Amino acid sequence: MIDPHLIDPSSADTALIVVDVQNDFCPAGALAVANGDRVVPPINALSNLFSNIILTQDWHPSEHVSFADNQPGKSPFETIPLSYGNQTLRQTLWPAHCVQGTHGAEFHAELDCNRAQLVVRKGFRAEIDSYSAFYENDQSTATGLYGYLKDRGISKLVLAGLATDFCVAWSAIDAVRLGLDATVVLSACAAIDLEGSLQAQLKAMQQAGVRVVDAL
Ligand code: VGL
Ligand code: ZN
Repeated sequence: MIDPHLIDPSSADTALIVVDVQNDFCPAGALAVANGDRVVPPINALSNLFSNIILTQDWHPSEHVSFADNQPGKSPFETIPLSYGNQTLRQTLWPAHCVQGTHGAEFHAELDCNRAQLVVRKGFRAEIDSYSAFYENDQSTATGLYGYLKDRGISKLVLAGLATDFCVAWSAIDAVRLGLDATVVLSACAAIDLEGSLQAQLKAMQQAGVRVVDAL
């Protein structure tokens, strides 16, 4: 439990960021996260408390660089070096997922989206992956979310959704780097947990100064 004075969900300077609660990350989806659909009821309950709600949506073209099918001889969950400008990063390869316009890319049918004010689509450039709601994986191409939050005077974020150890963690860490207050609600998240990635990212979030809590 956290100090209720720290996070007032109804405050105008605070927003709930609902990360990638899409069919492909739920059971039977192309990149199913164990218990991915179980985040929906707690997220809907959280949403009811917030004045500001923002959704993110992983939104890839079919020729996306992160899809193993687009890398000859490679299988899902292998990693490859990928050059972004003058830097080379390790890219995890995924099964094709969240392809623009497909059922898998749609939000879970029971996710309450009506009060959401903004949908941030990310990963729409074929040549760059995007885990964070703020920056593509080159860490420099902006999604525009930071400018939107600044314009609206929103400086405190509560994050929930899928997956804890990828898009939620990258978003929360970027938020803190940008000077925002970030709280991740674990009971409203589910993880991919690839080779210890959940523990590693929980640690990375704590080190970065993200507040990680079980519940609000
Ligand atoms: C995600 C892997 C690939 C996520 C998105 O939403 O965490 N993970 N694309
Ligand atoms: Zn993706």
